[in-house]
Amino acid sequence: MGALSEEQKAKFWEDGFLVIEDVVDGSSLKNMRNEFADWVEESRTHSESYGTIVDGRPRFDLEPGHNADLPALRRVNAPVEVSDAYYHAMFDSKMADCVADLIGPNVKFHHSKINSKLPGGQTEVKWHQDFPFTPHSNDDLVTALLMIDEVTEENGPLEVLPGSHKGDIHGLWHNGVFTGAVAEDIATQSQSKAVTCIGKAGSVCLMHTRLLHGSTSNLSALPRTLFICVYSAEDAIPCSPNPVPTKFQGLMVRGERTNKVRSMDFQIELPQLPTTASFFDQQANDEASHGPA
Ligand SMILES: O=C(O)CCC(=O)C(=O)O
Repeated sequence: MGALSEEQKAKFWEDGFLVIEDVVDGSSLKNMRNEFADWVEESRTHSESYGTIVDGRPRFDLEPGHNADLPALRRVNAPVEVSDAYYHAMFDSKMADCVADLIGPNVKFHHSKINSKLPGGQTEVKWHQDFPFTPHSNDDLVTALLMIDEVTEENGPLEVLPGSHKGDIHGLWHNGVFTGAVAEDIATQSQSKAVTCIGKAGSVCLMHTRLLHGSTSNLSALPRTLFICVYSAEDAIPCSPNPVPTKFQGLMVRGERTNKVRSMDFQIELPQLPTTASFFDQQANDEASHGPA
């Protein structure tokens, strides 16, 4: 039997997202939480983003205003390269089984990251779709957002626009600037009909790569840590370099390699690769792209 029921699969394809509880066991979750707590402790000793991923950019991304007393570690790039606990959640868990039920049987890994919103931090995510960041020959890609902490209405949950994966692919370039965010009118419309994805720790939100989504800052005293893994069908071939490159890109997670390419008919503006630790700096260009008010 698969990890998802027929009803759950149908709901995913209808809405573009699905929340499933208990995709990792309690001890794995504890290991991931402890590992992240250690990284936050270590971040207190740094004043700039640090560590390196395979292309030389920082692994640990600090929010502006971060300091030893109020650490604001907002992103860990490619945690699966430095943590067994995160690697196993990406590879061995029910989370990967669920993804295989949606876009399998042959599924490969693309990239991973942790997005963290510590209490007191300002991090927010502007509305966007993931596909224009990671265009492939077809759109059988799932972003799996695993809740390491409980996600509530107050701690900056993911917000999505149900059904938007069936609509247009929205540009992320505005006035010649790659902002990593959709145009203001699309964002406003999306926000007005947004649904929050909340759940207890150990739940995953499985999201179609074309679903419009964003999130606001953490207004609570509780952390919000999401482990985000992007998987694709094996016959979806990347059209641009990986924004979070990893030695594990292309690792077969389920099924087998066919060495085929499957394509769909679409046009897209290629993304700009980040030159700093993460896309948060690209999204900060959004204000600049609107020019003077
Ligand atoms: O951290 C979040 O709330 C959303 C993450 C996201 O949209 C992304 O990393 O593409």
